[in-house]
Amino acid sequence: LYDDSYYTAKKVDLDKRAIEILRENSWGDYTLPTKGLYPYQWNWDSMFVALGFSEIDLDRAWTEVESLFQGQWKNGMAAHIVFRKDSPTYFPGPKVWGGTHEVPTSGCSQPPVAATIVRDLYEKDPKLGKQRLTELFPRLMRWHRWFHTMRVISGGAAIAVTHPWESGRDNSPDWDDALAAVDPTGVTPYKRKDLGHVDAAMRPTDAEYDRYIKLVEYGRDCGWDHAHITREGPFAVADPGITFILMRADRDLQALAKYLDKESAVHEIDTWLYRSRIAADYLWNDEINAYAARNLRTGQHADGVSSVGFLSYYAGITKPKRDAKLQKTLSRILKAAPYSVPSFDPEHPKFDSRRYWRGPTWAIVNYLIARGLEEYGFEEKASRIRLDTRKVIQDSGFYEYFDPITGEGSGGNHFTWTAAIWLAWAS
Ligand code: 9YW
Repeated sequence: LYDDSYYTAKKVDLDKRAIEILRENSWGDYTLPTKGLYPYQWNWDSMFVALGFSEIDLDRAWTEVESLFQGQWKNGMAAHIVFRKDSPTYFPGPKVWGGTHEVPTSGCSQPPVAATIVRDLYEKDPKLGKQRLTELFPRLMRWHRWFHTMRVISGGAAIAVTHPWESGRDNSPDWDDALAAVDPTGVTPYKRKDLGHVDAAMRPTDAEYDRYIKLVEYGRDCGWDHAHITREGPFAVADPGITFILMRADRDLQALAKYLDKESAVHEIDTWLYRSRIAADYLWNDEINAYAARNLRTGQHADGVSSVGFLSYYAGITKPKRDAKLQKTLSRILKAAPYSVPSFDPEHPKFDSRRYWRGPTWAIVNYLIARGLEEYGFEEKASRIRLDTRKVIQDSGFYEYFDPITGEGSGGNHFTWTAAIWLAWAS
């Protein structure tokens, strides 16, 4: 299946191109996901970019992380988008979000991969990183604390997303029932700009966009009171993606706290980690043998398997009996999709191989899943996922995401996080 000679011949060119993409999309001390379609700084994109930069320029990698935290709110939230200059090619821009932070940002957050990446950067060169880590550490603590207080419902431990954009998986079927309950009536008329850049068949629908904007207006109208939005707002879903990514990041943050001799932080993180199992139990869906999103207003589980459900290993969660079932589910999905890992179950009626988070394969998620699988000794699956990622990139280019059935590249091209994952892992 994998032709090594072909790969070796192309590797040098692809490495070169990946570095060019990082540099072309780098605007001073931060990097755009891709010009045109996403002309600002996105939270988790930036952290994968830092990982990519750490292969060629460790100093620039630290700068990327530092610049993201210029968008950190007083209450601790690191925002999902930092809007530096107003750009006419993206909607909704800073005015629609109506944030109050001095550097304009959106009003929600995104998956917190930062502490994990910061640990990677630090361990590559502790001498270079010591001072920078010392400054970033309290910021990371405040952000994690924000998740553990502002994004849980009392008594619960799984982390809620209050907007599909917060999950980083905008139109995943995981949000369908909760989003359907959001009434879009009265949404301020607007014009989508994403459709000027990419094919509508690859993007969320208008009905979804109306609700995305309605949720932004709700948040803005209540002054971005995050605790209130989580408890009372129109949309709150426990997300296995954010929950598992945060669990992992908590562990890495704790390792960093130990490097810095921050004893009280170590203890505080213990109290977060203590709740991990409760969160995982809450998300487990026995009917589909997978961890799945759960609507916090109704208790209802998503009925399909999303790829982020396999991040339990990355999170450090194992339970032998449950894992045997989870592995069976993963084997089935790997068999159904030649170019793994599809963001949604190819055997589910809602699967759509081209539509964004309803099927396509994403290099960044592959990296996280494989990293966890490898740590728990699932070498074969981890290496399958890595080789699939390598193959789609080498055959199609640095696309935003890929069709899991044909391997074809989709969405934006010259995409920074795909180039970063190539350099840091897939190549
Ligand atoms: C949006 C930038 C972002 C990613 C998200 C992805 C998409 C669109 O693009 O979001 O308007 O926020 O779903 O994960 O960070 O690449």
